[in-house]
Amino acid sequence: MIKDSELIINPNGTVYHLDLKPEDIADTIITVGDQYRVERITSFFDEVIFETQKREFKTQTGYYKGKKLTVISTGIGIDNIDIVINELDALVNIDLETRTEKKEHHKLNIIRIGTSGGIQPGVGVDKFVMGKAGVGFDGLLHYYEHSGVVNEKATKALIEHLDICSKKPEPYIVDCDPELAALFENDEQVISGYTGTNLGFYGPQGRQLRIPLKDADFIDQLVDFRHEDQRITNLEMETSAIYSLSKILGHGALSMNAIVANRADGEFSEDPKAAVKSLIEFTLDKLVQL
Ligand code: R1P
Ligand code: URA
Repeated sequence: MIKDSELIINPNGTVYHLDLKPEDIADTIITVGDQYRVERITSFFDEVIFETQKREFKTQTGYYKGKKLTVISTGIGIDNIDIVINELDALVNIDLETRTEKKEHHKLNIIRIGTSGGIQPGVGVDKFVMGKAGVGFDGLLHYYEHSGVVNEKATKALIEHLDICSKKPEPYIVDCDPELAALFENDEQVISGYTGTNLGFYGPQGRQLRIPLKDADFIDQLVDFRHEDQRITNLEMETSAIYSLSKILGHGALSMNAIVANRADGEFSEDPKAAVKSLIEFTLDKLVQL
C-alpha cells in the first residue's frame, strides 16, 4: 500500500497537484507548457466536457472530430514534468481507494505541443520539429530505476562526443514512441531530429547574458553531434523527461515543437502565436488517426 505521504489524495478524491480524478482524463493526452495554450487547443474542439485548474496545471477534456482528448498544461520545466507524468500514471495505474497498483496496466499516449529553439541552420523559425528522441541534460532520469529505457548506443556516442564540465548530470537519450512517430514523421511539414532538453532557458541552453558560461561552446558541440542518421535539431525544457518517465511507466510519448527561435542565425519568430496555432491544428488532425 502506498502511504498517504507518498501519493497525496485531496479530500475531494483528486490527485494532489493536478486536481484530477481517473474519470476526468482521456487515454490520449496533450501536454503544453503554457496554461493559456490549453484553451487555444480546445477552441478547436467540438465540445469540452471537463475542466479544472490548480496552480499552473490547467486541464480540459473534450472531443475533437469525435476523438476524446485531454489537454493539460505542465508549466515550464522538468520538475513539473516529474509531477505531471507521475500523477497522470497514478490516475490510471494505481487504485486511489486501496492505494495499490492495479493488476492490469493502462497505457496512455502523451503528446507534447511545445515551443523550442532550433540549433541547426536548416531548423528555422516557424518550422515543426518532431523529437525522434529526447536528449536529457537535466538528470531527472538518474533518480529512477530505468533499465532498458535509454538508447544505449546513442547515449554512449553522445557522452564520447561531448567535452563538458564533469559536475553536470550525465546526458541520456530516450527514443520517442514509434507508433506515435509514424503518424507524423513522413509528413513533409515535419523535421525529425533529436530534441535536447535542459533545466533552464539561459545558461543551460548556452545563452549568455551577463554571466559567463561553463562550456561556452556547448551549442557548437551539440550542433556537431551525429548518431547514425540523426542530429540534435532543437532545445527546450520538457521532452527528455516526458520520454523517459513515460517509457519507464509504459506510456507512449511524442514531442512536437514549433521553432520560435533559431540559435544558428540568431532569429526569433515574427509571429510565434501563429506558428503554435499551425502546429496545434496540424497535430490535432494527426491525433484523430490514432
Ligand atoms: C521556455 O520559454 C518554455 O517554452 C518551451 C520550453 O520547453 C519552456 O517550457 O516550451 P512551452 O512553450 O511548451 O512552455
Ligand atoms: N523554448 C526554449 O526552451 N528554448 C528556446 O530557445 C525557445 C523556446
